[in-house]
Amino acid sequence: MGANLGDAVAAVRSALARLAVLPQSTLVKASSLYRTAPHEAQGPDFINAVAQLETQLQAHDLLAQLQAIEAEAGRERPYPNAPRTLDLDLLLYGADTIRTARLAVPHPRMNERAFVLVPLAEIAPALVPADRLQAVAHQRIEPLPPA
Ligand code: PH2
Ligand code: MG
Ligand code: MG
Repeated sequence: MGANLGDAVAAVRSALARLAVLPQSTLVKASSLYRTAPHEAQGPDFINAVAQLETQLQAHDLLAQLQAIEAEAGRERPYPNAPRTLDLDLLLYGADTIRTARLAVPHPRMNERAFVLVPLAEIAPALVPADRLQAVAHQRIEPLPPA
């Protein structure tokens, strides 16, 4: 998840609270919050985090739930990678590969992004090989102190 408009820390914390009460789902783990440099995007620093859910929802139904949470947070989509109050992306869905018009899993750009790989490595180190982390080590990212 990511946010870089308004109170981004509050937006990410409240998104985590919303993920914790999704239907047919359990929030298993959440990473620390991180302050990150905008990557191929404009505007202020982002706050990013990664969460792991156990869910009975199909991937597209989960996506619809994530988009509803984005909409509640006041998300607008004026142009690609515009600054946003909240972005909730589905990075992985078990070991599935999904390529539809609405959803691409694994997320096609996740391996180029420290703001994804560093929090993902915090909660699921087996999913992030060391050489991938090394390849994004120049991208600025710093953990926020716990709330
Ligand atoms: N999201 C993007 C593009 N660039 N950069 C950072 N640091 N964090 C993001 O969440 C982010 C980004 C597209 O969704
Ligand atoms: Mg998105
Ligand atoms: Mg995104």
